[in-house]
Amino acid sequence: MKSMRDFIELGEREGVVKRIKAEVDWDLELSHIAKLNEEKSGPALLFENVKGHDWPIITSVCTTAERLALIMGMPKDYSLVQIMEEWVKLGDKKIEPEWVDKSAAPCKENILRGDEVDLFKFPTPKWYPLDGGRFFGTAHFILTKDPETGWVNLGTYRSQLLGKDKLGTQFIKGKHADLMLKKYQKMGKPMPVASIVGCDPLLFVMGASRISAFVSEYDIAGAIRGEPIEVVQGETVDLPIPAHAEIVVEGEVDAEAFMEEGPFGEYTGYYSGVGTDPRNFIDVKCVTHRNNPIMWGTTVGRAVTDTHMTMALSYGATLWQQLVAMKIPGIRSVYCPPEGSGRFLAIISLQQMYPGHADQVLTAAISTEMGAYGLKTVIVVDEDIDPWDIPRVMYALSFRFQPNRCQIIKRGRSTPLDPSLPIDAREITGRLLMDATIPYDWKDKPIPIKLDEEIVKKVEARWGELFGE
Ligand SMILES: Cc1cc2nc3c(=O)[nH]c(=O)nc-3n(C[C@H](O)[C@H](O)[C@H](O)COP(=O)(O)O)c2cc1C
Ligand SMILES: [Mn+2]
Repeated sequence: MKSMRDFIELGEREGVVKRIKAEVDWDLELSHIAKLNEEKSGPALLFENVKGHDWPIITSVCTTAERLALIMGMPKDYSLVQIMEEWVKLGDKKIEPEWVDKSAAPCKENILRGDEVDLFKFPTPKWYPLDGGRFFGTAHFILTKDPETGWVNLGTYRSQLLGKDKLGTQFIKGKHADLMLKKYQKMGKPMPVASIVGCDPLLFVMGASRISAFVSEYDIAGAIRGEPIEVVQGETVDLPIPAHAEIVVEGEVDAEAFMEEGPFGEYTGYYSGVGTDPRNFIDVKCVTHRNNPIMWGTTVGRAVTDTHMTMALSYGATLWQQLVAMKIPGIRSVYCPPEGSGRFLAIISLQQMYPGHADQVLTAAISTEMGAYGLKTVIVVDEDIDPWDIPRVMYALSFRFQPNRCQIIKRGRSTPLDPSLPIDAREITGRLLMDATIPYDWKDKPIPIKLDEEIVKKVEARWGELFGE
């Protein structure tokens, strides 16, 4: 799979992409159709007739495990955890992207510069009533390059439509584009960027993944695909652009220039602040797009949507990978529920091998690169419990967990989006470590009640006689 068109073709064959031919308004109507459809676990929707626009837009591409499996190139009946397990197996494998000629890059079919640039041509939705405007970049990613090392980053940071050649940004402190922007600022230069909309959906999953600093998400995408991602040189920016992208917005971000941006209905189900905030923006210099380009958007908002599924997959797989890389034995599986957007709560199933093993896993989880940022609650269960089997997790929390054995960590890095903290004090979070295992070091362990197998067989043989079935 190289492009959004490849995904649509596959999705239509598998019955998971539906075309909407009726006219739909970009102003709230489209997003509400998408959101209500997502709440029913409906198909991805390709809106072909958006009021006042010539081009289509697709939504809800990543909302189900089935579609994520298709995107990842795996059997479509794989569960989220099976997909994660395959990702974890890749370890630190990387495949660098491959440069192709402009003639082999459909993203160059139309090239618009300077005054020809008009972002209002694209069917950009207004998603929620209290949003500050239309958001062009939701299921997109922003490409940037580290000016010192040449490391190329893909990061999904929302982009509000602020003018015909202006896009908002929100690079949260410490995110890779933010780290890079600070370096350009020191050098007294604007940062060249490209916003990519509509591409191999795997690249969006990568943009939303917390891959380590100094590692290009392109290389991980290549490892997952088993072949390099094809890239082409930008027109006005020295960046590797996905050759098969639908829409490419090239421009620069000046760290010292601001526009009012937001608010936006976030994946926490709440607004990130109380109104607009001054934020850096992209000054657009050039737009390239395919003929009849396919816009791509996602509702974000309340769980469970594309964002939550994508983050549950990538954050869960990365946390699991990092625990394995710490050489902790016995990790059976890791699950970060999509209802918690894959980042606030983690459940880890462990085969205990020594006293203190569960405590090691709990403190390790919040010390991984993934867990150190925003993870609030970690639950460890024994290996007889699948962490995605929530009724069984509730059982463990009821009958194996003991409050006297839980630990509260007072301080750690928080996300500014966590609505459980006051809006002006979201830098630091507490954490809760819950050991829901039967302690390894207990000499006398609770004796489980079992049925007598022989009698079970006898009773099953008499079932018809007893119940008349
Ligand atoms: C739809 C969507 C919108 C997002 N918006 C933002 C955003 O505006 N700012 C931000 O810092 N992270 C945002 N994120 C989370 C980042 O994509 C994620 O933290 C990612 O790891 C950033 O890339 P980086 O690790 O290379 O910095 C968003 C994620 C999704 C799926
Ligand atoms: Mn990154």
